[in-house]
Amino acid sequence: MDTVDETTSFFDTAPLLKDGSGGGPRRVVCVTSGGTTVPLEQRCVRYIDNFSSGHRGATSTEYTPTSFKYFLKSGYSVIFLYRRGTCQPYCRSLPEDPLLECFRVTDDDSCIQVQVHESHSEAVKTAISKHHAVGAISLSLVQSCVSYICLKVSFHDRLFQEILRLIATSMKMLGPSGMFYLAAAVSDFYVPWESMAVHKIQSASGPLDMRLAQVPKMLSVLRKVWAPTAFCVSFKLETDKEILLEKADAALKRYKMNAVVANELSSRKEVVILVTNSGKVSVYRDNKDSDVESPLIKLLVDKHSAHMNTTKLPF
Ligand code: 9Z3
Repeated sequence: MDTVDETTSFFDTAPLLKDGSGGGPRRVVCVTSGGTTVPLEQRCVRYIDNFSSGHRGATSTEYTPTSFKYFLKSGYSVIFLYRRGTCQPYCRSLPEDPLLECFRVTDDDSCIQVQVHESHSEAVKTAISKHHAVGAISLSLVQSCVSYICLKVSFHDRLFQEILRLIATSMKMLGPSGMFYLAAAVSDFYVPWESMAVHKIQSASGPLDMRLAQVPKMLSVLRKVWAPTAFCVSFKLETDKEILLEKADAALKRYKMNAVVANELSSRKEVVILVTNSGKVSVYRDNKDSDVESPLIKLLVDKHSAHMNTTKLPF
């Protein structure tokens, strides 16, 4: 059976109890994925959303039998914090249209059967077997350390920050072997609770005039208080390429990130620029059948190794 075979090969090949280089302390990465929302009303009907399909976060997490090396395959335990409704690991190959499109119903001898539609059968089989294989790894490793935890939340900006705080403070004991890979698109603006309308905003009162406050940057708190020695990777998304690198540089310095991944909305799947204190590197996908996350994670894993070698534990 596919699932059993996949699981066995995971155990045989994955360096699950070691770090990516085959030894040393366990590495744990918290991957955030999806966009946060900010409510406009206390009894929320409307909200501001942030663009993110969750593709990057989901892809970066996967364990694949191919040569692509994402976090699980690089020996990391992954905490995947993602917004409900956005991509999950292994599901990105499924059609974007409703899942039910993958199936069809046949009615032979009054017995209704649900079958996977031929055009999607490979994608569905792969997604299911990979999903179960990761579940099996998590269960069998419970006593040593869980390999994959998936946290699905409604991404209200405040809730997201609170969950991230809980994860970060729990990971503090890992020191430099913890990593944050903050691919979720977070809001820059919000409506403070005190000035927020309680009920649904009425259109009868004419055009909406609303003042949004700036969200306090959680990156500084993450770096200074929650996880001072972890390896922190933030993302910078812009649509104007003239300002992208300038903003990424500023984020690197202001929030003392170990790396900032700069990407433009329109080309984010083909190229990203990795900005670190040692310079800028453009990372491209190899071809149109591969993705940019694989070479990106390879680079980040190397940089994380260097960080672990040079950073002292906080205790
Ligand atoms: C990104 O830049 C991600 O790469 C994308 C991934 C959201 C573009 P998709 O989910 O796209 O695959 O569709 N994330 C933006 C991260 C962000 O909002 N960063 C904050 C900021 O710039 C700091 S953590 O202020």
